[in-house]
Amino acid sequence: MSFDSAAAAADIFDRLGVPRPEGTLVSCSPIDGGALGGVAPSPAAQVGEAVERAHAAFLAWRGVPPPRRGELVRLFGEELRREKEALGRLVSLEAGKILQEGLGEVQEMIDICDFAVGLSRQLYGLTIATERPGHRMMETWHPLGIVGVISAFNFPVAVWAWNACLAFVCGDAVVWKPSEKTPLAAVAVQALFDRAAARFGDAPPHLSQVVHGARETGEALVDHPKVALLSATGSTRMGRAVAPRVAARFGRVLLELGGNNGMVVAPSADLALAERAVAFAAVGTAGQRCTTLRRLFVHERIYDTLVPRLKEIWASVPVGNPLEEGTLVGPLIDEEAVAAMARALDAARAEGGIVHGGDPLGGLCVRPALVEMPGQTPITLTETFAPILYAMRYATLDEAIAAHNAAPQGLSSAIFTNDLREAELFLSAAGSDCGIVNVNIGPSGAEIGGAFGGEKETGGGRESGSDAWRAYMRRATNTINYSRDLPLAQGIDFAMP
Ligand code: UN1
Repeated sequence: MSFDSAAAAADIFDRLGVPRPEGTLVSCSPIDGGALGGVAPSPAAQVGEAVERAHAAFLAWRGVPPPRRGELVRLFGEELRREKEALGRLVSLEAGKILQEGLGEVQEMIDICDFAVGLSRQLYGLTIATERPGHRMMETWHPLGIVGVISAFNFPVAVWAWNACLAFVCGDAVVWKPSEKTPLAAVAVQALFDRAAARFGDAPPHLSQVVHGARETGEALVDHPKVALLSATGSTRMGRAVAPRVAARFGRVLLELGGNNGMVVAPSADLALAERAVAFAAVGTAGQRCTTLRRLFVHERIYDTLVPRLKEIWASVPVGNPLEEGTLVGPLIDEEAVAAMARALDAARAEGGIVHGGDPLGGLCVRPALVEMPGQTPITLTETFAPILYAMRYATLDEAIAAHNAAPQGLSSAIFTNDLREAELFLSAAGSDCGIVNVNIGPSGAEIGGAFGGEKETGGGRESGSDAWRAYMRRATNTINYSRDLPLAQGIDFAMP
């Protein structure tokens, strides 16, 4: 049966009631190369205009009470619920992830909407004990301004939603530059947002805008002095370029960059559980999550039990059209990703690795690779955005933790163990140095309620749950004197002559 991604995309835009975009920046499906539609690239001047419109929206929106702002996000969540299937399918068509994961990504958007709605009544500040009599001290959180969001192809809609839904309830306006590899998903999301805004009634226009393009478009957002927070997801290389430019104008950044996530499997681990967790984390999303498992440290006593089992899974996991029932691994995003995978496997061989799988399967599909490494060599310390898992033996947990933490990135990590001491050590200050540290679940597939992000070359930003909202607001410390005196802090005597 032949598959026609372009026809499938046309159906989705019909369903959404949005004309299929026809610009010059064409989006091709990694499934069959079909042209799904295209968008018009936004040169720097247009980005500047979008930022000015966003600024006007911000000035109006910041005065709307936060729970009312939450109502807009609640309506947006309703639109997402209504169109979950269509949007999830579009994500699969454009990014190549399996439908289950496309739907999961939209669910992640719905979840953050719910979270943000609740948050809209909980933007709490502290009341602080003051040293001065007749005074009160407190913190107030105010809207920040414009949030620029640069998102990556692999989570073409959810990561924007983590940022945007918090930004909206915090009173900010958002300008979004999606990956030039997945612009259509952004067009669809903007259309759903517009529907919600129309139902809301009096939201200022241009609260949410999308600009399209590659480097020039991104740089215009990065450099614009009115973009108060630049939230960027992508490679460490991109973050290295973005961070100093935003810092030079004293803007704020929130960076979610590379990961090189590790898992330790200890002798006491439930291996049936571990093998499933390893498989989902390493080959799920075709290895194209920033939380993908890339380094596996297996205790030498169980290595020869677990690794042969993983080899079987790797050899048999169904790879192919992500929209077909039963497929667990879809295509890589483009030719360059396939080439980068081949280069990494060559490097691993040259560094003493034994490669199982990894062969191209036609189109942009590849058999996931399991690479048995003699130890942690340079290639294992490099993030390759492809389904490659490097497996290594370890003898002591201290040694495994040291090897785990030797990666320059610090996003997500996991240990499989039923030994309480080992689990707690891994979670402790002397354990994993990542932003996400799990026990008996894999490193990927986090829920939105926790803060998401990592340390070191991952960039240090935290998005989505917990108190990540604070990045989208500015804090004012207020001291109020209700006495008839003017006592100075630190007991300073400043008697006027
Ligand atoms: C990403 O890969 O950029 O934890 C985000 C996860 C997902 C998000 C991944 N909830 O794997």
